[in-house]
Amino acid sequence: MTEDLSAIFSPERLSGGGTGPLYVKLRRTLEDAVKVGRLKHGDALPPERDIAEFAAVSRVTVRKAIDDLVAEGILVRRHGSGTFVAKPVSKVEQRLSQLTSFTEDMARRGMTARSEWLHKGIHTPSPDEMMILGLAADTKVSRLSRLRIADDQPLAIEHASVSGEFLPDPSVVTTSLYAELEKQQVRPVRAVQRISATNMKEADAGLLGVPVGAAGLSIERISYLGSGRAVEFTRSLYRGDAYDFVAELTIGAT
Ligand code: 16G
Repeated sequence: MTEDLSAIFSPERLSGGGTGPLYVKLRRTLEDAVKVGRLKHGDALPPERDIAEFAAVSRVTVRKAIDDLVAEGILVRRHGSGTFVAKPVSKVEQRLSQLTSFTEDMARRGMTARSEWLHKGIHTPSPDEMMILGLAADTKVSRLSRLRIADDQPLAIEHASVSGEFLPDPSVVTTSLYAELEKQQVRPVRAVQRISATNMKEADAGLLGVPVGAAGLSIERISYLGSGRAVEFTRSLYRGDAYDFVAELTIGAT
């Protein structure tokens, strides 16, 4: 942080925050501090009670101003660690005509992909998995759930199910699922993807660092081998503010 915090929130600055209720003035003061770089991306805000003291306002006023800025995505609350200035997102474009992996997509953009594992295990298939992956009830399915991160920015939550026949031991997947499937010579060559709009629920919003209710893209991908066997069924939730899916359209023979 480049400036004494108490100065950022001083009552003098606040009175320069235009007209309107106190919480609006405080919100504008905070917004301006981020805009001009007095508060930098990633900076932690002092506790609400300290801000209230610096600005000589009530904690209710501070909370209201911060709530608004969290809802706008300017600040982000992390459970247990406080409130931070959010990082601006850089939009990622994914071409819908190519069957690529997250790791490859990010590498092509010069970004480093990494994952935080939420779950990795072998299970009895659910009715959906049985139907989509063409599995019998007495077979197994590998499930891999990850928070996908590019250059330290969380972009998506993915829950992948892969037939146990193609991936009997999910613990072998450390970075890229597709790279592992390629090693086993069962990398998919075709996929069907369904994209729909959604609003983020609390748990997902927390993982992706966006406000509850923010726009998201819910994606289901079923991918296949050349033989027509389904390999992967993945349900993902992408940040709507960080991802553009681009489809190329050509005129078809009628
Ligand atoms: C992409 C795919 C996902 C696939 C993953 C493999 C979408 C919507 N989803 O994220 O289905 O499992 O790539 O990535 O594009 P990996 O090889 O880096 O693990």
